[in-house]
Amino acid sequence: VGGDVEMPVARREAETLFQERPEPGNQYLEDALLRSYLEAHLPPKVLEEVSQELEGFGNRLLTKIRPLGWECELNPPVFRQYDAWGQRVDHIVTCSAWKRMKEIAAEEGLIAEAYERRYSNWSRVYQAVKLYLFSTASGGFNCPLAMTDGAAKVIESLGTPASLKNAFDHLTSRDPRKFWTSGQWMTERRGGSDVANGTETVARKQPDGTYRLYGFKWFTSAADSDMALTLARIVDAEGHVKQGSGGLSLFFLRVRDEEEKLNSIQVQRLKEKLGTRQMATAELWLNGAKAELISAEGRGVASISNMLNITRIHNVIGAVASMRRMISLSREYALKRVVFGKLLKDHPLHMQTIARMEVQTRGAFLLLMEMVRLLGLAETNMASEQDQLLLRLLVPVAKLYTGKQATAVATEAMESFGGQGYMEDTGLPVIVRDALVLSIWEGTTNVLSLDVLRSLTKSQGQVMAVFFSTVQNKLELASSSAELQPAVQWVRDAAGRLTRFCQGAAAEGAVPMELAARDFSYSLARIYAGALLIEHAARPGSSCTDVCAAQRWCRQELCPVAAELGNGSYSAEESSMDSALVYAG
Ligand code: UCC
Ligand code: FAD
Repeated sequence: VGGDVEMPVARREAETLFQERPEPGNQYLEDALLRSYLEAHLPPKVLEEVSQELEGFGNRLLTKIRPLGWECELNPPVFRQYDAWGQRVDHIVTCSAWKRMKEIAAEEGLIAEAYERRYSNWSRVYQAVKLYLFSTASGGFNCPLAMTDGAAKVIESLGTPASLKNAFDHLTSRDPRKFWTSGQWMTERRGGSDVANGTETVARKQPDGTYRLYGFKWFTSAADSDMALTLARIVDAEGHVKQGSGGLSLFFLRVRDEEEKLNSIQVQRLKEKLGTRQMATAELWLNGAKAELISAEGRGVASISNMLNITRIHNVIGAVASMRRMISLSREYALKRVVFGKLLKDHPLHMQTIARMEVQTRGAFLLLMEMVRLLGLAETNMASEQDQLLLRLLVPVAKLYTGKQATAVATEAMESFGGQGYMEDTGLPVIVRDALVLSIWEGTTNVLSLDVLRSLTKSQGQVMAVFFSTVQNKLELASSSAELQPAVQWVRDAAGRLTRFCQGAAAEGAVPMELAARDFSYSLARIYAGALLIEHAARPGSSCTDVCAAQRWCRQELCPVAAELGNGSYSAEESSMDSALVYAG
């Protein structure tokens, strides 16, 4: 512009108040807990290979994938019902960045890795780590990937029948031209939790052995997917259907045919959602959609539970990833933002706030890793019966607990940016909005608490014995560490209170378990995560922050169910007062 321009004094002074953008670097390299977990658990050769790949993936995320994710947020899907000539087309139009995410997911083997098993039982851990790094950069593409993984798991669990081999190959392909994603259509207008009573869709058998589905699916996420698994009631020769859970069967269907025409499906509309706006969630009419029965008749819920357990693990991945991302941004910001004459990082109260989030995130992360470690063992026939029981228990526990943690951490972290945190174009509100769904879809907190009870009943109580002995074994690893002893003692005490609670509950009618289910599940989550943090802190070469995280986690109320029982919270009078309080006036 030539020459010095005299800037008005007011503006020049105001410029020193500019707030700088937080810019975290390579997510893999900056995640100390992730790296120390992998170092502690992976065999050296596997560690060497995957850490190189993860570093490269971290760079790709930073430079290429995250900008695409932001494009997905800015260009949400739109629904075009008719073409210019009045023909009904029901086209869900997605942006180019969304399509590119699908290709990237294939190239990176985000689903394939788990089924190729090139690292044997560690493949699931490796896949989960990649998904965890990908999650907040994916522009919502983690959602279809969750369901894709769940569908592949169902097909594999069925022994990959010949008729589904082609679908399985597409779902687990590394070839972007071949890769498919799947939907999971369970929810109908009458209910998403109570699927057994909510499902009205019927299946009519055709002469060629296939079925035609008729019904209305009220929530179908990633509706641009290639295929779906869904539930319906088979109409018998007399034209009747069986009600309840025992009337539900599982079906596979393609969403479109080879010419991209919908499979006798009409899109009613796209949902107007608070978050996850990058991804299309549609209401769908099935008007005779061609489908294949893939479960035994009446075993639909049990068969789709293989999908549910995988998508719930993905939910945990999403929850931990949101927490980690928010903390990364928050701690970066604290290095740059000056208030009251010093950087935020030099305000002890601010550091205490972020450190509390960090402790929550560490507990959640180790819960996630423990689940995927057990899943990897189960999928390579290396899991003991105890491992399998524990996995069945931990999936709903971790899903319900981390879903709540993610919301709490995300909103707290948003506040750590002050007013900037509330500004749409910082991207922070996106993470907050997207975190809010984590405790709703894939089973709400209460429904999953009841699933925890289901897993107890199914194992005839054995799973609790496994839970307590596993916790005990982990605590013993810390027996030589004096600094961990207070934490060990807190977990022991809490486990003792939980044991007494279980014994009391076992005395017939002593505790209404339905009322205690949520507190009980929280107790399992807190005690188990405490044991995991202690185990991690007790390993050779652990850091002082590992020890501190274990101590701080274990200082909270670890067994809320015993505390609430002591307060009489589950008595009949208290329960009737719950309704009175809610409906007062
Ligand atoms: O929300 C959805 C997609 C969102 C988009 C994807 C996001 C992924 C995350 C992204 C990353 C950020 S899809 C919709 C999700 N819907 C749900 O989660 C449903 C919630 N409701 C439940 O979970 C209920 O508890 C039901 C539907 C499972 C209850 O059904 P029933 O039929 O009333 O229950 P029963 O009779 O107790 O169970 C029937 C059988 C039993 O086996 P058998 O007959 O052998 O005794 C159960 O043990 O199913 C078995 N079962 C299970 N088995 C039920 N649940 C499970 C389970 N979780 N694991 C193993
Ligand atoms: P309700 O069951 O009506 O729950 C209402 C309240 O009642 C909740 O607080 C719940 O915890 C509580 N409650 C329910 N039962 C009990 C009980 N027995 N005891 C105590 N409390 C109880 N579904 C699909 O199938 N496919 C999809 O792709 C899909 N995508 C979704 C995307 C988004 C963005 C959202 C928000 C939902 C999606 N869903 C999808 C639906 C979702 O899975 C359901 O909404 C969810 O499982 C809850 O079911 P519901 O809506 O019927 O709630």
